[in-house]
Amino acid sequence: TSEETPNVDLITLTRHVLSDQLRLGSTATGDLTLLLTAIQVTSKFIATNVRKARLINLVGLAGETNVQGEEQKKLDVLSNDIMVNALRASGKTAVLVSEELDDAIIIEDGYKGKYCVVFDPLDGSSNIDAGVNIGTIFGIYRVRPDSTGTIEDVLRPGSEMVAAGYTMYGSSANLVLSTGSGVNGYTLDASLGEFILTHPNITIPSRGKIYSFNEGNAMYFHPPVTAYLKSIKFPAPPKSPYSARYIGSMVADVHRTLLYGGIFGYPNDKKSKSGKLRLLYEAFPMAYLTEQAGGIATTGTKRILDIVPTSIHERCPVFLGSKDDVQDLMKFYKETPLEG
Ligand code: P6P
Repeated sequence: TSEETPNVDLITLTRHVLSDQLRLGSTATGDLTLLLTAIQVTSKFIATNVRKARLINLVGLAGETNVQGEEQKKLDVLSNDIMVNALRASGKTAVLVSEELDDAIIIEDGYKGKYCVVFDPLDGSSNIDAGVNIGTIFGIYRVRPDSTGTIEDVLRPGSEMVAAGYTMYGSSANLVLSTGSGVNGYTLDASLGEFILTHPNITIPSRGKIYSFNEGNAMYFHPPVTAYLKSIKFPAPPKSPYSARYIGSMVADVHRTLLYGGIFGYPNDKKSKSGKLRLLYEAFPMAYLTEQAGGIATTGTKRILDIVPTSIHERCPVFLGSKDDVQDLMKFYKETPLEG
């Protein structure tokens, strides 16, 4: 019979990261591998809760009580708690920054490790009721050589991150990760409970045909953005216009951009002077992945990964995607006066 022969050489995320570690030779101690395993477990746990949420209406607002009369946690609060507990328990972290927590967590000595993790536990959660893909975004720094782990260890340019990734919760759970030598995508095989390598060496096309902006903000856009969008929507013949795709969930919009190419943008504008997206745990990880996949990530005038954060929740403008598309955008910033 044409029984499907099982793949007997499954490359799980753990095995793939371990092979990365072995490639690094003796400098790697396995701590990053163990940290990534902890992050993997949190993604599996969150994926389960996201799936359940759609069934048992777990997405209710905080403060409501469920049938057991328990205080119901919003899914993003639950996801935050899952990540904080697992990252602390891993014994590999020193500083944690979460979109859900006003202050950074400095891990106590008994559990302190040498990595700092900045994360948005459930980005785009306002979309979950509509069944839109949402995700976890994370970035990892190693503590500075002379530091035992303080806030200064995460107020560093994204270029100093040693790893970054996201997990997108959709029809399947996709974990996309870079540890500094390219980008790989893994899909959760729920029956195994393992993330399996399905998208080795993700490389973003040098040019795409898709632009991804919330044009509902167009009346507030600064002239360079308006001029750029005009150039791709009303191109001179024989060029044809780009297609618009905007999901409103960063993980989903960036995932599509990495795979299909094009440009994703959340500009700063007259209404939001620094834009909306957070530098540390949205812009930095996505910029790190974009560059590792061969693309560009800029504020319009500056490489995102070169920004030095001054506070853990600051925002920044984001344009990222295919090299040629983002370079076109940057040209408009050079040539168009800011205020028209
Ligand atoms: P807007 C989701 O709330 C989010 O933080 C990102 O995931 C997404 O890219 C952006 O905001 C969408 O914002 O203003 O277009 O709804």
